[in-house]
Amino acid sequence: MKVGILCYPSYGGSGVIASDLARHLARRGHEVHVFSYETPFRLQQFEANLFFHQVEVLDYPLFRFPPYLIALTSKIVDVARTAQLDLLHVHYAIPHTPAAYLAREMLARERKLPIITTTHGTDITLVGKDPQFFEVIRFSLESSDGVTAVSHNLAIESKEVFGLEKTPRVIPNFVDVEAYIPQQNPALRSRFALPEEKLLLHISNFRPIKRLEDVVKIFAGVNQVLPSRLLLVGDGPEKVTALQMAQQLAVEERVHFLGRQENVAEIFALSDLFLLPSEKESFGLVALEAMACEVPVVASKTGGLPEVVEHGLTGYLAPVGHTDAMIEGSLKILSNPLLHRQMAERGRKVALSRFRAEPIVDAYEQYYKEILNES
Ligand code: U5P
Repeated sequence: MKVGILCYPSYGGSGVIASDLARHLARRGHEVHVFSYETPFRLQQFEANLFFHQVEVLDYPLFRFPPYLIALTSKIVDVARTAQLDLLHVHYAIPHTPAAYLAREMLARERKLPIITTTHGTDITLVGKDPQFFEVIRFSLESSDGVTAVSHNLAIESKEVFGLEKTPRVIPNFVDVEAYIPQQNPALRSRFALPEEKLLLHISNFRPIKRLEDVVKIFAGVNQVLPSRLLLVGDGPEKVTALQMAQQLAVEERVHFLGRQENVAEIFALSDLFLLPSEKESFGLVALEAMACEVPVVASKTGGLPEVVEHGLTGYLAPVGHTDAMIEGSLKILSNPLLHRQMAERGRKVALSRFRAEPIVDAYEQYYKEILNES
């Protein structure tokens, strides 16, 4: 098949999954064309059968807001013609699905170009609900030939929010279980923590939805009982809030801001516990990555997280904002080596049995075939 993939290039679950899927499809012999405004960060290496098309927007003084939708649509139309694309797979509906829709309509007399939209979360639950976007997103989801969601929770929410006729097909996110592996690196670990200290980790885009303040509060609570260190990986608007909270709780010297990192697998493997107390997660790819590296997870019981983290088995879940319960769960895990080991091993087992790339890429391939046969 010749597949066009539209995605964001930045640090986030949707761009990571789109890039990993593109690579897997290319290795299976499909011709894959990725569209974005920059090379996605997980797609920097050469891969035969994989082509990147940079969408560049004309810089003209009249355009206070660069017309990305038009530039993306033109690029799709151009590549669809020259490469003879069979279908478009859109990751993150805004603004990719409207662009794909426009391209499909423009090419309607020449060729069929079915569209599959994969909703990833905030495109539906946060941004899509905004009255500014709502009607356009509803229309373009209804006009997609197929819609998938990364969790059951998101599938149901997408259907309900937009009153979709069909429930989206659930195809969960996946993890590279060969890259995300448990590993020992005492030399690197010793740069952040003493052997007797616990190492807690959080990785995200530091947006308000991630509740960085809760991350720091949980860490401070744990540190009162068990001397610990906190690694914060990523960057974003809440960095300052996290720093202020760390100062307020007098733990700033124990909190290490590592900034954005490309190879997080190594950092996961150093850690004893992963914290994800988000307001909302439609899947929580970072929680799955932690599990694959044998790191138990303490997270919010929200959105699709209970479909990834098994409460009491691979970590603990507590209602959003219940930092006391999250501290208690963290302490239970960190103070009981046997429980820690059991949860760590179970996490890896779950990643291997339910979230390996191969069967999930199979599910996408199968869905592509169904949609191509139907259209
Ligand atoms: N990520 C990085 N480096 C960072 C921040 C995030 O690689 O500095 C990756 C996570 O490892 C994960 C994705 O694959 O971005 C975020 O997924 P999610 O939490 O949005 O689901």
